[in-house]
Amino acid sequence: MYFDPIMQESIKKVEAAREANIRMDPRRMTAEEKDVLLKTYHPDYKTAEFTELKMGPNKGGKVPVELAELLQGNPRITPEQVDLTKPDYDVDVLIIGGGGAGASAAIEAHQNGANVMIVTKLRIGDANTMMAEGGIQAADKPGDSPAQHYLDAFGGGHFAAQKDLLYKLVNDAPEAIRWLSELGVEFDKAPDGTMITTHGGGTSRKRMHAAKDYSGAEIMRTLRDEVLNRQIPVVDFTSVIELIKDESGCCAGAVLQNMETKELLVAKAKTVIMATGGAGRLHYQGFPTSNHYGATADGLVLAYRAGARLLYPETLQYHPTGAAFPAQIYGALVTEKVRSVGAMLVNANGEVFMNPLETRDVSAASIIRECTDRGNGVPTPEGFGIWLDTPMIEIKNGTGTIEKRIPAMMRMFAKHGIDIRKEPILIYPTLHYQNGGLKITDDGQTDIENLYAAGEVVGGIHGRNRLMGNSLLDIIVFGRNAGRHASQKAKEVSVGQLTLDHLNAFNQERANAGITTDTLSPRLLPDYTRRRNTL
Ligand code: MEZ
Repeated sequence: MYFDPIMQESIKKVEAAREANIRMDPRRMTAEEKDVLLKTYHPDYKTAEFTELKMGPNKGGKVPVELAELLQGNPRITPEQVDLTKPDYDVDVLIIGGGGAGASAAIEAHQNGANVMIVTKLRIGDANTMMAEGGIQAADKPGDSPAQHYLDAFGGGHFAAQKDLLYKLVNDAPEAIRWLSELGVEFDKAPDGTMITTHGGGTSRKRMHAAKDYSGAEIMRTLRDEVLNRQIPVVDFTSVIELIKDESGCCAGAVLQNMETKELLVAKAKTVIMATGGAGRLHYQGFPTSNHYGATADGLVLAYRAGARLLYPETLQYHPTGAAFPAQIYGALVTEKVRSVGAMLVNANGEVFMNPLETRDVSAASIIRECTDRGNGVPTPEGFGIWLDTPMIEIKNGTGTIEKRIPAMMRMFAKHGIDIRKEPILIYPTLHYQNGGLKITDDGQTDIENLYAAGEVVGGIHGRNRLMGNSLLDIIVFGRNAGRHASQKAKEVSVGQLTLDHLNAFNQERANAGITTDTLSPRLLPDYTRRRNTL
């Protein structure tokens, strides 16, 4: 890959400054500096990109314009189109979504004796879990504690996390690591068998457990194997397009649609677990995304329509280091672990402008400021980028570190002719995670009786910003938790008559609010149709 002449000139400055930069220990920003930075540069503060919901449980609350369009969009079916009297599936626990949270929930519900089924619009494992790279947090080493983990995450999330949920997350973390290890996850270990752990942005202790830089893929591989070994049924290439309730208003199943044939199917269930993941493929504010192809906010839409409240739907996470060049990998995740193992962020002039391990929202805002108002970004075909000086890693830690600790990064850039051991890489923030989502209680239940939720579709665990490695953790802790509670609850539920009446109520409320739109929701898959001829 040829860096263009401007990039090459800038690389020379980065190389010239490297030795001095390596010795730097850039100070952390003060709380006041962070506050001003976020309000001025973080995308969450761009008020024109948000709108007030005109209807539903969060009426009057702000959400991204793209999400409002879906939350208030047209259902894909009318109640008359579906025969609810002859369900195609009848199970104890229906799990919607085949990522890490859904798989963990399924394993735990199955362990508890439930008749459980997973439905997924793609295949099991096609999920953001698979794409998480840097690691999973757990305070399981001497000198660390769940209390310390709590303080880091609570502060990093701007003191907005639901305290009971965060308490559960950090306290159940060591057990989550044990469970994954016993299932077969190959975490990185020192020769004496202890886990190798590193820092992430905003952590006060090294508690990031990793499988090189494909931690999520290794976890998902293991969970998927366990689901398949247990012969838990997985209905794949089938989306959920509506939740079903019974006449007492409890969640009682879902309307499914085969993605290929468009055939409608009915799944009746005593309890349902929503584990549909995030929304990166909505490309809020035109950002590229690190997310999986299926991340289109379906769970938020389905549950909101059925009456579930959302918490913090206006807060999104832009991962500071998405690939900014070359175009083929624009927006792809460059794991935070690259900074954990020693790379620093350097501007076009070769200057270090921030501590590389500030929290994600602060780091993203700082990079945006550097590229916009300060004019210190490196021009790329898509916009601007900042250097992540990867050759520093081997200077600090020795030759071979990159291949050993972040081989996936090395491979991703090598495919495009960039050797990250010798050349820095260009990054820019990419849409990575939805901090907000469905409100749940600590047993995993949403506002709707018998509808549980787990994983990225949930809001409030992390507050208004999430630390690295707490998402792989939450899918395990809250996935298992939902599986346990939903299967227990299923033992005492008897489902009444199935109905889709809530759709009529939703349509009426839309009409009363004067909402008219052609948008069909849930979106199911991203829309990359080229609408203008730009050639
Ligand atoms: O928690 C994450 O989002 C994560 C592990 C991402 C990464 O940078 O690797």
